[in-house]
Amino acid sequence: MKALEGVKILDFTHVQSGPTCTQLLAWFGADVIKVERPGVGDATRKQLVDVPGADSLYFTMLNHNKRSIELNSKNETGKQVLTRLIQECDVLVENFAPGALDRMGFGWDRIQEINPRMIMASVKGFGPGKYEDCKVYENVAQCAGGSASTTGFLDGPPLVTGAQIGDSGTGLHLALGIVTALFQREKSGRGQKVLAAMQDGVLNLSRVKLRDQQRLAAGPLKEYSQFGEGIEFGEATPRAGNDSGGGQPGRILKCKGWETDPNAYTYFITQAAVWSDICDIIGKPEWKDASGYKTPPERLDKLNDIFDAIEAWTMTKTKFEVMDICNPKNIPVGPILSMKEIMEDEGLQATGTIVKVPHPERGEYYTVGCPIKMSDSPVDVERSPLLGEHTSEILSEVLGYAPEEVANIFASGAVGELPKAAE
Ligand code: CAO
Repeated sequence: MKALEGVKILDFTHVQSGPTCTQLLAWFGADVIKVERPGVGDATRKQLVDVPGADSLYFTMLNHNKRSIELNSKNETGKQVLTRLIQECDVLVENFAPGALDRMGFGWDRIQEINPRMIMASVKGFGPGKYEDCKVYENVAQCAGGSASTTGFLDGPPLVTGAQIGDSGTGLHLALGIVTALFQREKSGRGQKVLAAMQDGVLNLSRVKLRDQQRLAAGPLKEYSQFGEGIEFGEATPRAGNDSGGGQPGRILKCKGWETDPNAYTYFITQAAVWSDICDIIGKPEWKDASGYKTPPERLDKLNDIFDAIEAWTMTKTKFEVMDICNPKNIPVGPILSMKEIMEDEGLQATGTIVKVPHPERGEYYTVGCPIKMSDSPVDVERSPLLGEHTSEILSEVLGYAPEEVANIFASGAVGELPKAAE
């Protein structure tokens, strides 16, 4: 048995933020019914295509373990089918542009009328306020949520990060909101609206930077490299390069092979507790007790020299050798792993974090499996559905339409062509 077995999700999501959320719910055992525009489907099916004619990795990697129904929610018969789906399902998840559901005739009031137990969960770019009507994509959210202004080097422009904290991060927040609302419904018997705004999600993940904003009132932020370099702080939390966020100084340092391998680097933290071991390893035993070096505050204005000395040592080792030497001494280091190294990592494959999935159109591909492991609710990653693959079975098995009704629904044009055969 899976944790969310019996929960039916009406999945109106597209692109990345919403699909991340419903994919997690599917992995936890919910029956996720993805509603897609007939003949078109989720726009990502045909974005960044690598195998002509097949669903893209963008789509397949965000829509595992779901069923797909083609349904035109603006067609009269389509609206009737959608009404039946709202009656049957527990949760409706959507990430349309603001107002799209109302324009379809399925705003919150109407949904409650149809099914008072329905939980309606939405991702929007911004919460209520002056930007609420804006369309938002990943990088807009990273910029509006405080991540971009605090990422990058002090002397460079704001930077966006490769981690999709706006899209996938908000999908994660929404998934938590949904299971919490399901839990509350056990007692209240009622559904509710759940909103995760991308700006809010990014800000939540940038929480420590708002902490630093307020600490500025009490003086310069000593753990930022610019303090030791004597550079004045401005009014807002600055960009901190690769400094570690906590009080233990850290940097990204070159390792053996850096001249040709863009990922031959390690993260190295000069944690106070292991300072003597660091000094021994890098061949600077005299720094252990020297005045100006002995305690963390004394070292702050010498961090560039100290990291130069550590880097002179790391450059003689591969990033994995650095790990092998430092780990036994409890010195916190981490190799900069490329996506190629991660994809081929046997340990990640053994835990199901990296999974190989067969697909009838594109053959086998790698994906990221469920990042949350539950001992009593194991996850089997199954391929994403072809467009409309489950239209007939959802109409008959989930909604209980008789064969002639199913035929009439197809004839009305509300659910596209007769579904393709699945493998
Ligand atoms: N049947 C009929 N119509 C459908 C349909 C269906 N099954 N599914 C979608 N549509 C219609 C919508 O109703 C909408 O029509 P209207 O404009 O007439 O209301 C239209 O398709 C387009 O939907 P959209 O506006 O959501 O899509 P878009 O490509 O124009 O915008 C995006 C995309 C992501 C910018 C926008 O959806 C958005 O801002 N979403 C909220 C924030 C978000 O999730 N951003 C993250 C995107 S990456 O994860």
